[in-house]
Amino acid sequence: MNPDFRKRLLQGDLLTGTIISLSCPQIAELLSRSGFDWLFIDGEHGCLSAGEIQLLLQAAQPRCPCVVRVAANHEAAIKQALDIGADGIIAPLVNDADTASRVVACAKYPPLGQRSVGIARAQGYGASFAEYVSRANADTAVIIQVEHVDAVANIASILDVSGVDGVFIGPYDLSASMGKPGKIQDADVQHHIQTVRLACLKHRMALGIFGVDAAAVVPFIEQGYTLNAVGMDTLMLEQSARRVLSELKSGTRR
Ligand code: 3PY
Ligand code: MG
Repeated sequence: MNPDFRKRLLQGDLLTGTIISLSCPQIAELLSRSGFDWLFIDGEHGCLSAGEIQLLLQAAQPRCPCVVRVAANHEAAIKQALDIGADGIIAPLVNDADTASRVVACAKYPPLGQRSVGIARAQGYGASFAEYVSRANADTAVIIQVEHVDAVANIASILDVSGVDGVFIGPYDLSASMGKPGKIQDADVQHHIQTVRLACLKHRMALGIFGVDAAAVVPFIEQGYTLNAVGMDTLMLEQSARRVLSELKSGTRR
């Protein structure tokens, strides 16, 4: 487990990551060598199983901290992601303070929470059990997603939940919850995003969001977002393949 990620998150360092959705450890390894501060491994959407995520973690850690977005904000998904060695979790669709408290409880061992105690990769398969258990609560980052109109309405009480280390806004699910799926530039969707942003800044809560490319993320940084995911493995592959091909074609046309 990387002792620095949660510390850096809490002190408001700018942490630039990217999303991994493909079950290819070599891609995780090379992205971990590219200078990102963290990797966002997506266990919610896409096709990644827990076994595949563990292989990605093995390829990227300890070089680069890895945070797993769990399939659901439930105990089974949270304990499994942490037991296979995630440095933190991102819990989707946390719409109220009770859900946020439950997520924190699932991610922290007693006395802070009720995380179930098991032996897996995180605990060195038993060899580093005591050491892991003694530092897991301090080093595990708990990030929740605010991505529903109900979460926006409840943002003040969500931010008061002790143990929430960061908020990652999900503009796409937020737009869907407003009956406007995918319309993330819609004025009402943007208004809700601003409400969450201002509440987080006031609360000194680390705030994150996804942007498809650098141009999309620059304004977020200027607006105080510190936990940013720029692009994703599939987009980077697809875009660079198209760029190389189009450069080649325009060159041979000259
Ligand atoms: C969303 O936009 O819903 C997301 O979860 C982005 O990561
Ligand atoms: Mg989402």
